[in-house]
Amino acid sequence: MPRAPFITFEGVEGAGKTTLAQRLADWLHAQGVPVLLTREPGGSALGKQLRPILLHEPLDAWAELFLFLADRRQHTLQVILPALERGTWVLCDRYADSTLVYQGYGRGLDIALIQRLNALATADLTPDLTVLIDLPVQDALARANAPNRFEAETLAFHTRIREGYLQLAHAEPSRFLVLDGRLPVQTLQAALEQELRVRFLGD
Ligand code: Z5A
Repeated sequence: MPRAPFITFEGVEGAGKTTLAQRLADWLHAQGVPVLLTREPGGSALGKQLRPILLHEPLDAWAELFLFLADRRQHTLQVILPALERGTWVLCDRYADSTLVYQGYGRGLDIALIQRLNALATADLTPDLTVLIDLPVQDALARANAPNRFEAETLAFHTRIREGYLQLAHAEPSRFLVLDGRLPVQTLQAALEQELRVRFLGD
């Protein structure tokens, strides 16, 4: 059996990733498609312990990078790959692109090195589709409802994140679907459902 689709959701904090991923999971489920909704950090047993540290403890930038990578490696091997191999679609709220933009564009760590470390952490798994919800940083941060230490970063930091995402999308247009996060969530969901029908469901 070919492995099931792997779809990731990316964007600045408060962009609407969790909302859209949950709606899509519900829609796929209603279509009879087996689906797993998961997230980073925190999608594995190890990740559940790492998540509060990553979101709330002061960390050196390299220590932060290594913890996100440890979370990803464990999550990929224990949760994501087994699900994909048994034919379950996986929707993941943040994945390797988050590390490229937050630790690379945001913290200024070496991007080529992060790409190599991401390849190790993901066992070379690449999303079949990455949904980037793009909107002005101030609009997104005004919506964010779960405070963490990233939210306290400067506007310049969050602007680098947004620009980093747009550069990644520009470099890989066939993997990324960029949605305008200012639109109503129903409109975003309809656009995404249409994309999935064309790409994966053969409608
Ligand atoms: N991080 C990292 O640095 N490196 C890494 O490798 C990884 C992560 C994997 C995880 O935070 C932090 O870790 C993240 C990056 C860093 N921090 N930041 N910034 P998280 O998982 O706790 O939170 P988040 O992913 O950043 O965002 P969030 O607060 O969960 O937001 P969201 O999922 O994008 O948005 P939402 O919860 O779906 O929606 C927010 C509100 O907006 C909510 O009230 C919705 O009802 C509303 N909403 C949603 N969509 C719309 C639309 N279309 N219109 C109007 N209102 C909407």
